[in-house]
Amino acid sequence: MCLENNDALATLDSSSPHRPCCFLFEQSTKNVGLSYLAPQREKFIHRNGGHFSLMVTGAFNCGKTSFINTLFNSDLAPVESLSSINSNDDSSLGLTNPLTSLKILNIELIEDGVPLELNVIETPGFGESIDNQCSWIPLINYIEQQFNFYAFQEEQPERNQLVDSRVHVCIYVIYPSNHALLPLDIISMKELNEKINLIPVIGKSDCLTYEELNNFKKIIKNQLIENNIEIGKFILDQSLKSKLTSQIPYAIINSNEKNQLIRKYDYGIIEIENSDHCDFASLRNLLITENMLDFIESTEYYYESHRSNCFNNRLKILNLPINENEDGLHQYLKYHQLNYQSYQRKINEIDPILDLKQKQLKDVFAIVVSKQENRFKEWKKALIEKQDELNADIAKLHTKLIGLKEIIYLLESGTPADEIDSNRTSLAQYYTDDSINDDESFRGISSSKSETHFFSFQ
Ligand SMILES: Nc1nc2c(ncn2[C@@H]2O[C@H](COP(=O)(O)OP(=O)(O)OP(=O)(O)O)[C@@H](O)[C@H]2O)c(=O)[nH]1
Ligand SMILES: [Mg+2]
Repeated sequence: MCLENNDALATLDSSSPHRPCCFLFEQSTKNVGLSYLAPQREKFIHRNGGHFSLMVTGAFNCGKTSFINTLFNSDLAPVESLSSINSNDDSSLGLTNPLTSLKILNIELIEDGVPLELNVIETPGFGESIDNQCSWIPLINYIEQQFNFYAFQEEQPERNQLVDSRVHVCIYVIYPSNHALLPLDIISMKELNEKINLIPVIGKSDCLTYEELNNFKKIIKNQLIENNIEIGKFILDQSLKSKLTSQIPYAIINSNEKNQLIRKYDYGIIEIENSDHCDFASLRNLLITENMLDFIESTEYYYESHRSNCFNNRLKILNLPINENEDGLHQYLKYHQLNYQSYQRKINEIDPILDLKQKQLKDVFAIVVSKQENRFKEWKKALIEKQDELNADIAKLHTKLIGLKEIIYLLESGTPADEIDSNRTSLAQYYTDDSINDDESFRGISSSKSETHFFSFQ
């Protein structure tokens, strides 16, 4: 054994009192057994097994279920056996249903005596509805729920039987369009990447030629960079991180033969594990053979980040001052002084689904109001037209009345019948001229235009 730095204890930096000094056990000396830590860990995992939770989402009908079965080379996920945990039906409200349902499969796999408790979460029909702007929300809600569920268990007095349902990796299947990512893909991946290890893959990549596939991979990579989607941000192992960055998006092809990793066509066969045919083998190595524990480890960082945001938020929502120097116990006490209901109410106020429904109801209301306004406008127009018609009738009657009054006047003044026609024109002018309406000689047969409206022939 050799002490690499003999003066280490004496010269220990006082500003970092917990920094350990380094001892190096040389080959020549008899070691104390630290190198057996790895086999110890192996034994531990052999005994206790592992637990892995995988979410598979993305473009509908692009081979999500087939991928799960191909990945574990068995018929794990016949769609009917998956239990639905979330179905939202707002059709009674007349609203479009933008939500996705999740299906979960819990299964225990054993290989060479090593058990693995596997959770697979699939999202059949993701992005299938007309309005998909919120399709990603149920996925985020589910991931956060599992974090909250874990945090809640940690707060309990007994913690030796923790149920860990936190999701470790999300495979996001992209439609092999060879154009660009859809807005739904971008927003979903952006949101998921904030919460979880995200791995984008191109589904059914046998639908593209090699050239198209390489081109599409470049487009996707650029779009991920443009949208600040940094894959594996909490992966500590830098070599793994750079492997991930260089290999995404993985192009996958799924098997269509029972227990065989091949895809058969009339004209030939694709070997799923052959790296010249697709990236399935690299992805499986990454997920299972080589880096499963890395993903499980980095999930702790996502969990920590969620947990700290969550606890900070509940203080913020309640308008509690956050004092950086205050310890957790004080923050906890403050939180519990406040009414849980007011917290819940405020959470509802910022619930994006509620917000969306409110917007949809406002839109429906605006449509109803504008329809009613149009109806009123049409009624008003019809009434004005009717009024104009009546006014025209009144004007005609008025002219007729003036003519009749003229004849009466001429007859009463003893004008001979043959002269009446020639006098009528000048008299008509006289009666229709408002300036002479006050003339005494014509009182009693008033022809004022305004009075005419009330004139009765009876
Ligand atoms: N060409 C080709 N077809 C595939 C591939 N994987 C799956 N399919 C076919 O695509 C269809 C849909 O496969 P699923 O695995 O059910 O797809 P999904 O994404 O789970 O579908 P939803 O859950 O309904 O969104 C099936 O007919 C599969 O045989 C693939 O790699 N290449
Ligand atoms: Mg499916």
